[in-house]
Amino acid sequence: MADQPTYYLTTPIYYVNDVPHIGHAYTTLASDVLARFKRLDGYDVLFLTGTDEHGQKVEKSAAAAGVDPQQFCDQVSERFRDLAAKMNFSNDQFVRTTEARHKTAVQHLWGILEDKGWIYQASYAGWYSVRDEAYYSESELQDDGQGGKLAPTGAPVEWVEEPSYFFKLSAFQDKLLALYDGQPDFVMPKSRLNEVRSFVAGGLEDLSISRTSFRWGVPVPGNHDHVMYVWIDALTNYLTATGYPDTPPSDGYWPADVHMIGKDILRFHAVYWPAFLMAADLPLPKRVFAHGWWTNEGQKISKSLGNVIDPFDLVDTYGLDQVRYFLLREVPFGNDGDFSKAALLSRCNADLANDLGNLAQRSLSMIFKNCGGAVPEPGELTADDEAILAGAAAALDAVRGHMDQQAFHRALDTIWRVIGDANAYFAAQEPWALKKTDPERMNTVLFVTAECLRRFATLIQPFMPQSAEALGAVLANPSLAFSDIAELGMTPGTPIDKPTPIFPRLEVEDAA
Ligand code: ME8
Repeated sequence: MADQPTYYLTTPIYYVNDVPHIGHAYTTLASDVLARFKRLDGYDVLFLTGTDEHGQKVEKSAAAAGVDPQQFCDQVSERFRDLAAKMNFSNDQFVRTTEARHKTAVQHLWGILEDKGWIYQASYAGWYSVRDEAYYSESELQDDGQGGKLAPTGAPVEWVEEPSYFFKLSAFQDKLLALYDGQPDFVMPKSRLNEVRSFVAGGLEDLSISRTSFRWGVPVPGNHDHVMYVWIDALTNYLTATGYPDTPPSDGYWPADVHMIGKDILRFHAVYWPAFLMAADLPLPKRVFAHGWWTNEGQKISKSLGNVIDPFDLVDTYGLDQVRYFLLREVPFGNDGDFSKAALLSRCNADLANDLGNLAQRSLSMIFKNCGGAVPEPGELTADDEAILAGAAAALDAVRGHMDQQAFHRALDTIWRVIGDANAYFAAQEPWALKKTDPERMNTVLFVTAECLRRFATLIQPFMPQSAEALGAVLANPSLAFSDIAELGMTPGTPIDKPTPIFPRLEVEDAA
C-alpha cells in the first residue's frame, strides 16, 4: 500500500436467482469507471463486486431448476464473472457469500452484536416478500385484487410466523438521523437522502435477523436451528473483502469510500447497514450512492415482459466501449433512464464516430500522408495553440471534481466540450489549406491536434480503456499518465502507423 491513499468502492453483490442483465452491468460499470479513475489518480484502490448466494429466493430458484443450491450458485455466479470479463471490469475481488471467509466474517460480526447486547430472541409474525427478501409492515402494503397483498415494489408478500432473533434497530433512530444531518453526503443524490431521512424519522421497528423455515443461509452461531437473514449476511460482504475479522478495519481499506447501489436497495444500505456498524463500533462507510432505474423503450424491464436487455448481446452488437460510453453519458447518474437502440446509435455516432473519431482520423491521416508518416516538428506555438492545449489539460481537474460527486455524465460532458473546441480549432486553422501556403504552420497545427488527442486519450481511459489504448497506439504510445497531461507528450519524428478509425460509424442494421 506504501504511501498511496486508499480508496475502497463496492457494488451490490447480485442475487444468483437470475442471470445478469443491463441493470447489474450498469452499477458495476459506474463503479469500474470510478475505480479506474482513482487508480490513474494515484490511489491504492480496492474495487469489490460479487454474488449474494443465500436466502429463500435463491433456494427456491435452485429447486425450480432442479439443482442443488450450491451447484446452482456456482453456475450463476460464473455468469457474473463472465460479465465482468465481457465488460472489461477491473474489480480487484469477487466475493461470494458461500465462501468460508465470508461465513467467518458474518458469524464474527453477529457474535459482536450479540455480546454488546443488540440481539435478542423472540418470534416474528408479519409480512415477508421473498422476491425482495424484505419485511414489510401492514401499512406499506396494497391489496392485489385476488385476496393477497403486494409490497410497494409490486412483489407479493406472505405471512410469516416463526421464532427469530431480532436486532435492536429501534435504538438507532436518533443516531441515524444525526448521521444524515451531520454528513448530508452520506447518501447521494439528495433526493435519496430525503427519502431515507423521512423513513427513519417515521420510527424504526426492531429487525428480524434470522429465519427457521428454510436452511439455505449462514447458521446463527450457537443455534443452528436458525439461519441468518440474507441481508445481514449480504451486507457484511463489504467487510469480508477487507480481510475482516483478521485484518482490523483500521489497518486496511475499511471504511468504504462509496457503496454504489441502485435505488431499490437504499433502505438496507443507508439504514440497516450503518446501524449494524454503529452497534459493532465499526467505522461507517463515507457514502452510499443510489443510482436510478433503467427501463427498456419506456417499459419496466422484467422477465415476464420478455424485454430483459442482455449486456452480452449489447456488447456483441454495438461494441464494448460504445456501450460503456452510452450508459454513462446518456442519463445523468442518479436519474432513471430509458434504454433505446435509437438513442444508443445516435449518441455513439455523434460523439464517438464524429466528434472524436473523425478528428483523430482526419488529423492523423494528414500526418501520415504529409509529414513523412511521423509526428511533425511544431514551430512556435500561437495563443490559439496554447489555449486549446491548456483547455484540454485543465479538463482533468474539472473531471476529477465530477468523479468525486459520481457525476459521470458531467465528467463526459466536460471532456466532450474540449473535444468540440479541438474540432473548432482544427476547422478554423484549415491545415489542408496550409499544406500549400505554409507547411511549417501546418506541421504545428497537426502537432497541436495530435497532442490534444493524446490528452483526450488520457481523459477517456477510465470510461473507454480499450479505445484510449487504441488511440494511444496510433499516436505511437505516448504517456497517458494523468501527471503528464499538461506536458507536450508527443515526440516529433516518432513514426506513426497508417490510422484506422477508432470508432467506426454504427449502422442501423447493427441494431437489428
Ligand atoms: O438486491 N436499472 O441483488 P440484485 C438499474 N443481492 N439498476 C438495476 C436494475 C435496473 N433496471 N436492475 C437491477 C440485490 N439493477 C442484493 C444486493 S448488496 C449487499 C445485496 C442493479 O441482484 C442495481 O444496482 O437484485 C440494484 O441495486 C441491483 O442491481 C440489485 O441486484
